[in-house]
Amino acid sequence: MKAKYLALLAALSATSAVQAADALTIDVHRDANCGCCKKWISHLEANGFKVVDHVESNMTAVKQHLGVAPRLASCHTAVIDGKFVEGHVPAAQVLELSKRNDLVGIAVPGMPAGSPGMEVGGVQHAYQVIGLTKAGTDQVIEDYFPR
Ligand SMILES: [Cu+2]
Repeated sequence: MKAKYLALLAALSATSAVQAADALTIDVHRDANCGCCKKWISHLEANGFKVVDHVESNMTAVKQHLGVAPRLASCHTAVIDGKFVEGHVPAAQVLELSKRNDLVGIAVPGMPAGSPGMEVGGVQHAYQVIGLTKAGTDQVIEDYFPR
C-alpha cells in the first residue's frame, strides 16, 4: 500500500516537473546593439529559464504588436505564455506572471540602475514592477529599494 502511494507521488512530481520546464521557456526580442538586454538574458538563464533570442530591427513595432503600453516601455520585450515582459524585470516576477491570468504583461519601465542586467557599479535606484491588467490598468507587483 505504501509503495503504491510513493509510486503515485513520483509519477505526479515527474508530471509537474515537465510542466514547469515548459513554462520556463521565454522569447526575448531585442535590438542587435543592446548590451543590457544580453545581460538580462544571462540573468534569466542563471535562474533556470530557457531563452529564445530574437534580434529585431524595429523594437517599436514589436512593442506595439504585443500590446506594451508606451508608458511602460523599456529596451527589450519578452514573451512568456503569450504575456509580455517589458524591460529589466527580475526572474521572480517573470515566474509570478506565468501563474497570473489576470495580467496581459509586466514591465519595469525605463532602465533603472540596479535592476537585473542594469548593474552599474553598485548603484541602486528605486523601481517598481508594474503589471498591466486585462482591463488596461496598472498594478504594482513589486517595489524594489523603496525610499
Ligand atoms: Cu536595458
